[in-house]
Amino acid sequence: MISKNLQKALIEQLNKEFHSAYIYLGMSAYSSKEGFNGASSWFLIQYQEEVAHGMKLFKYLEDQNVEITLPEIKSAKVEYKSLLDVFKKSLAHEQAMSKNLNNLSDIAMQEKDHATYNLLQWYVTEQVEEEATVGEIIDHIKLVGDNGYGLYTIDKELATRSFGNPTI
Ligand code: OFO
Repeated sequence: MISKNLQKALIEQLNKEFHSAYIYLGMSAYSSKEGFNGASSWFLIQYQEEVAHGMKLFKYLEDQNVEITLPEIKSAKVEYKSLLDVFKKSLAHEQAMSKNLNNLSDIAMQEKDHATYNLLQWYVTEQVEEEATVGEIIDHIKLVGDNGYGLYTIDKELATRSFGNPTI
């Protein structure tokens, strides 16, 4: 039985996962508008991954007989300054998500809720991969600077991402 305190925090996390999806949809729209079709596709896959994260938590809450509520999802930006800016914002977002998940893990550990702690470790591990992947993309964009051909090549590389396979 998950404590009321942890139930509330997990429902907040559920909302954050779907908000993440929404943020990535906005990033996809921005990239497409700027002609970065590879980045647009990359963010669209990230959107799908965030929906999958939300659904994994949704299923867990159902399995644990938690009474699910679905609070409003905040709006998401569709304007950024550049390809570098959009990926930097993505990294900052993932770092904030990692912090949330660490805090949630702390609560689960304090409450000796092993099942929830175990589930949360999946998310914690996933965050490490997400931060590393986005960090690497940022490094590549910084390397090419404003060089059009360089950005074109990175965009091509981003286009090769498929669901479950982060590329780069
Ligand atoms: Fe759900 O991993 Fe990113 O935010």
